[in-house]
Amino acid sequence: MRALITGGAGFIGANFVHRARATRPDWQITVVDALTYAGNVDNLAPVADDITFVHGNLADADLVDSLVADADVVVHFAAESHNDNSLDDPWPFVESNLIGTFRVLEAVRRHGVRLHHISTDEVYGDLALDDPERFTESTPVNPSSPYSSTKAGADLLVRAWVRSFGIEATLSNCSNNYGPYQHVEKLIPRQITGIIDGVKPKLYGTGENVRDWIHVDDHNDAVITIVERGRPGETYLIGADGERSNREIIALLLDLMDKPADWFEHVNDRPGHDLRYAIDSSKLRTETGWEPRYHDIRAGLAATIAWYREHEDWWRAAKGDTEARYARLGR
Ligand code: NAD
Ligand code: TDX
Repeated sequence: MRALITGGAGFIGANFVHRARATRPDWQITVVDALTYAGNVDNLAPVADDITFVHGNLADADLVDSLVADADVVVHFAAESHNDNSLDDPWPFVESNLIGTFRVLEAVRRHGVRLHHISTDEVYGDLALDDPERFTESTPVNPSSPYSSTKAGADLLVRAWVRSFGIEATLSNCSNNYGPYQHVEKLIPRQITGIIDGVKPKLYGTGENVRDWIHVDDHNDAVITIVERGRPGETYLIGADGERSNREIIALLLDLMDKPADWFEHVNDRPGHDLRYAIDSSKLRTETGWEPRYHDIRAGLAATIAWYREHEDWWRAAKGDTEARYARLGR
């Protein structure tokens, strides 16, 4: 199968390419990636000889058309992905997440190519801390930030192209991922690399906000499962029952990195900060048999800490600019 992976030089996309090479050696993989600040072609170095890499932007309709014409399936990861950046400058989010997805949709429509669209649980807004309900496929979209609203808009475009133009597409909305190759702007790598540098973890607001954590390999195995066995037109929520408050995550990191439990600081809260995300992934589990393999977040975080300790050359270059941006935002 010829698979075109958009955003394959980013965190989840690169892990997806590694996972697909390991588990689906018959797939012929082409990656298209604009190599924004979040993309790094070195993320694909271990598989560079086995894939085709195209440096290009989804805004380039002719390029997207020619790449899609040569594919059997498109797995669409490319997006601007960081909430804090979207609050600072929303335009790149509109351009990549909405217009980029539009370009992909028009190309798959023209060429009759199967699409799997990657999205996030953030499109559903947030839940109260004590709400017994979790997000399901029928939860109404209610996004909070420019990031999540452009992702929700992209999801709606995909659904409209399914219904009105009959494209063969599936969608998945996943919870917060962790693992190797995640940019140092995100919660877990920011704190791990900060602690390595002797800087206290920075907790937004009270730190009671809850995220539903999943290992990136579990997410990507679910995506491969949906590409192969998902029903056309359907949306699947992906989650691994990993709800933890940000305070709990920081406590785990401090413990694993031999720092005192109170060695962190509170910083300004994120405007519009979603309180809690929680995923009910029973549809995916029941229909396809997919199950997460990483059940122990402490062990998963320990492995992630080890990866960042061993790959300082990978993250060091981005650390200074990232912290300068946070300093400007007061976070
Ligand atoms: P990332 O920011 O690490 O990577 C995004 C990649 O897309 C980068 O390589 C970037 O260069 C590329 N890209 C951005 N705009 C592009 C464009 N216009 N044309 C071509 N390439 C472009 O993001 P990530 O965390 O790997 O997220 C990947 C996808 O998964 C996104 O769609 C995101 O919304 C979704 N998602 C992420 C999470 C998470 O926890 N990180 C959870 C659920 C869903
Ligand atoms: O320094 C920090 N301190 C802090 O308390 C940072 C960077 C974050 N936080 C908080 C904000 C969130 O409540 O930690 C939580 C996680 O923050 P992020 O890593 O920025 O992730 P989040 O905003 O939850 O979004 C992530 O998951 C869903 C991804 O970035 C999105 O792409 C994905 O859709």
